[in-house]
Amino acid sequence: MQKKSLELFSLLFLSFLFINCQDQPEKKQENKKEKVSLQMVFKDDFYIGAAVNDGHIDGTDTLGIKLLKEQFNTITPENVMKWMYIHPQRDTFYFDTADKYVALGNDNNMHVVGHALVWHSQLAEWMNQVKDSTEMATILKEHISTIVKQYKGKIDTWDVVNEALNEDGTLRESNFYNVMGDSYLELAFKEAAKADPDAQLVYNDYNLWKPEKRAGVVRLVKKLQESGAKIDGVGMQAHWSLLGPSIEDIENSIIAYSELGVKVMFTELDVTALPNPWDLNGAAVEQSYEQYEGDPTMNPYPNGMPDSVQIKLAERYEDIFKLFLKHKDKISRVTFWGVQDGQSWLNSWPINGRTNHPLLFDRQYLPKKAYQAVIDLKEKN
Ligand code: 9MR
Repeated sequence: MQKKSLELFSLLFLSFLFINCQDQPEKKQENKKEKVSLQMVFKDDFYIGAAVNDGHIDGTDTLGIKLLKEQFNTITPENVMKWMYIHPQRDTFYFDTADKYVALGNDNNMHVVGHALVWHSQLAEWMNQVKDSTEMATILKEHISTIVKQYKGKIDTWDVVNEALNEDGTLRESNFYNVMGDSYLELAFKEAAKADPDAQLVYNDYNLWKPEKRAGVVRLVKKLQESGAKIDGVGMQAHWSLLGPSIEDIENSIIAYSELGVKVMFTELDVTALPNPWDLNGAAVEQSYEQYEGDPTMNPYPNGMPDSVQIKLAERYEDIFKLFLKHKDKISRVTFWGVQDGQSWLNSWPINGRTNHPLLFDRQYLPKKAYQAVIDLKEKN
């Protein structure tokens, strides 16, 4: 009887060992799989990042923070550093939230982006009242030097000027331009370089794949360079769709900007799959189509995209990243405009209240087919 139980025990023990051994390779593979991330697969190519918002900065979006740390090695503040928040009154700077944003990046060894020093949108209202060019120049200098010095050595890259161009490549008639002419551009870049000589300085805009706008950027960068200002990069925002822009147009811009001796950055990447009957592209926030709010034909995937569209999104991202990899010597950073779909600005633009799916992670913080397509590009090649 005793012998029998010993035999039974040995048998059980051996099967346990056997099963455990069998388990090992799979477990190892699982562990290996867990470590695969965007930042890991692109580590030798370019920084890969996401725009962050309040929930990441104040720590309430715990799943978002986890994903952020796992997947990305650079962050951009979606809103908190914009003029209306950081410099709401002439003599008031509000740094609390921006400090926390910068600490999030620094504490996690991320490449930290500052967005955006000079932009006509999300500007403090008092700035639109300034009509004297000397006063405007003084304010711009104070604004830029105060903020850039606050984060000297802590912010690696600054979007110095955002969206200064019209679609035809001419300069936008913002209040900055109307009061100071194009001299505000040179002033902005020079002041930023003075405040932190080691920071990378970028001109950032949307629709930079368009040939006319591309020509405008080339003029703008050349003029800055001729003036002796330091400019390190052109940020192509990359608010794109399933259908456009063409890979060829994007490629032509990458080449044209790189020929100026600056790096190309994709600073606000997302790909919308929702209807766009007006052929809108870019990110002009003043465009809004309120009359379509609640119209189900404009919001076809409120409960998730069908597989057929997920596949299209994956294919589009694959084409985009193939191009990025082809030109990785010219590209220093690719940043998504958000961590997961539920947080994308495209749920409210150009029609409020839609359910959009433009990123690599869904509302449950889970990777989509598009994520796998982008990872596979590197993993399988
Ligand atoms: O994503 C941002 C959104 O939450 C704001 O409401 C909007 C206001 O202008 O700005 C969005 O971010 C913009 C970025 O700062 C500059 N490029 C276009 C982006 C999308 O509008």
